Amino acid sequence: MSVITTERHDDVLVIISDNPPVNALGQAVRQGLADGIEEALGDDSVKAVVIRCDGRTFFAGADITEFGKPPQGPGLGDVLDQIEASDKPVVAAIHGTALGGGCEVALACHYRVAVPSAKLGLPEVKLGLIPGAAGTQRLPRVVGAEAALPMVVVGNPIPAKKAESIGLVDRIVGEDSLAEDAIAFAREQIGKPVPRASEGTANRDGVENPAIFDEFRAKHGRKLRGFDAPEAGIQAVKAAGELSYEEGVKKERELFMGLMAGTQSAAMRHYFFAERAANKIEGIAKDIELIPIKKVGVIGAGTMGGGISMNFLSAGIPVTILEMEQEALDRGTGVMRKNYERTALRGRMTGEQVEQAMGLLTSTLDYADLADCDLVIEAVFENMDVKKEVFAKLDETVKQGAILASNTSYLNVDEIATATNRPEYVLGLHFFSPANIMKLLEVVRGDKTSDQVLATCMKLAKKIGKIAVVAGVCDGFIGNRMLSPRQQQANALIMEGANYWEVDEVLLDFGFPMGPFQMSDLAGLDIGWHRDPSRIESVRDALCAMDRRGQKTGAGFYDYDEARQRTPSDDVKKVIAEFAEKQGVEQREISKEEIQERLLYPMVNEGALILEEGMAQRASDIDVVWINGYGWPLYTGGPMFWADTIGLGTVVAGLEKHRERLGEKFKLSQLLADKAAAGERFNG
Ligand code: T1G
Repeated sequence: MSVITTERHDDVLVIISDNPPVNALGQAVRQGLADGIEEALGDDSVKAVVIRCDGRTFFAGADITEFGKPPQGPGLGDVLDQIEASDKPVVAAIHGTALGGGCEVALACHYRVAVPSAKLGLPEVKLGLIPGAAGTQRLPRVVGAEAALPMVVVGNPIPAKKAESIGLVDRIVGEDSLAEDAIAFAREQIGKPVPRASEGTANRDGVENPAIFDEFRAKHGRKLRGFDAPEAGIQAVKAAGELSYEEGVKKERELFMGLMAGTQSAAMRHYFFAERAANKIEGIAKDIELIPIKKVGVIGAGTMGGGISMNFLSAGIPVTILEMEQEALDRGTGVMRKNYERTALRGRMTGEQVEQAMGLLTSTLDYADLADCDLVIEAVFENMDVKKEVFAKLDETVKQGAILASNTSYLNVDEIATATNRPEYVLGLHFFSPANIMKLLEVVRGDKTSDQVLATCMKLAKKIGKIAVVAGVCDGFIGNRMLSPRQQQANALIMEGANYWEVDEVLLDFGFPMGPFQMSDLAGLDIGWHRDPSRIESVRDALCAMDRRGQKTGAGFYDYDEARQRTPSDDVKKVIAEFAEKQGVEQREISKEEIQERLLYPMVNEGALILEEGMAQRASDIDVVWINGYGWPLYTGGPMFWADTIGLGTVVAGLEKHRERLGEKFKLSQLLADKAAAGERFNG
């Protein structure tokens, strides 16, 4: 069965694509489109054409799985030129998400009609690319350079209504009558000269006001720092004003091929599939019966408990939040309302939506009010005895068949489960702070956690907008476990003479939003501090005793001004030097290269140990954790993909070179050593 079929509706030929799951523009689709247009042009009784898709969406782009493989004809660009060259009006009938090459198909059509719920976009930049089938040349000519810039350079899709307002969509049609409305619209255009996007002139705005390009760079520079594709996108849209259409398409191709050959796009395409793979659980049937989650309970209304609750409320799931004292309950629910109101102030929610979400919240001091919950998440103080006490109480109180989850960030979930008679219903749901914002969720699978419970929570994570990754029970799960060797090396490096601000600089240059010492200052140096200023056993103790507890006291490793701008401190440098002397550590010049190797290679090694022990399902899951939870730069694909890119042999050689400085606990992963020796990669 061809993925493309045609249907005659009197004098209108409808070309229909049915290539699940998202009508990706693979070779067969491209060939089918070319054949369909040829059929229309070859039959005089055909006066107009409609292109539409069956299934959940209009073409969602080129088939990303074809990238990096030998190209097969016809090329998308050629097919689109064929469509646009038609003298018979061609109408794109859009539903779902017309993205990338799909939006370019729509742009090659002479008209675009869309259902109200449709979205149109050019997200190629999120794959480290730019549109490669003349999208950067046709779009500005239809909507103007100013409107085209965010679509090409930031890559977020826009709703049909917005697309209509900028001239990208010609008519919004009935949500349930797309096929017939598109045919009617096409019939209305018969006999009129066809408008071709490549001949449009809306892009004059970029020529008349070239400042828009620098203004755009200035406005988005910080967010797009380190990525190659955005600047290429700006250059391509600018070229649309400066060059003829044909020359502009050549320029686009040049920029596109440059990016396609680069490491960033390979890394970002890896991430695209890694994010989708993370939600799949090896060895569990896709159609396993799930537990319906209609009501959620949360224990603890602190920062984490409040943030966790907001995820469910925002997804329309009622939450009952429990605290020990009324004052703590009022404070916690007050913070939740403030957070919602701030989001509304920023225009990302309506006042009505705030009331709707808060309306689903019940607060209580009584465990009995959690009895009919389908899932209860505990977010109390990180102490095993306290956790076990809470779980024992929940086990007594909450109905059988309900899931009991802990938000612990490092405690042993199996140990916690022993406090209940239903260990198969116990697992970890490790949210990241701020829990209502951070997308990452480590779903910690206990020894006895049932497949049904695990699958239910993975599905639920998607519903509340989280990117969930399955982790095994070990100290720090995936993320924090890999953070610890990095932190250990950061502390060792400053003992040996590296300036702490240089250590931070190395990670900033690598693409992290923050270095380890900036992070410590943000989190607070007194987390876990014994609060005895006379007991100085580490640089942290010394700084806390000097009341340098981080940003919150205006000083930590760095001094901070009112605007929270940081400045290295000579006092801190002196404290570190004194400490090193006391410990008999000789200080020396340390290169940026050594700093980077000693911070990142041990992390990769720890990732390999996690894989060896089966604490992560696949290497790409580790990449998803670090990109979404710890600011690892997306354009390198995550720690495991980055290691593949530089070569596992290089990582092993670096670890051996620094072996004596990696601490007595360091153990080289056999998996890493074997893969390096065999010239293999973590990610296939
Ligand atoms: N190619 C191949 N497979 C794709 C795909 C694509 N473009 N889009 C989705 N899939 C697979 C995906 O891997 C998953 O597979 C399944 O479809 C469902 O996806 C020349 C160069 C459309 C908004 O960047 O953003 O066009 O895991 O789980 O949450 O200029 O998929 O089930 O095996 O994401 O409902 C530009 C990418 C390409 C859009 C649907 N297009 N896709 O989201 O489902 S570059 C994109 C998405 C390009 C041209 C250039 C989303 C979606 P599996 P899903 P969803």
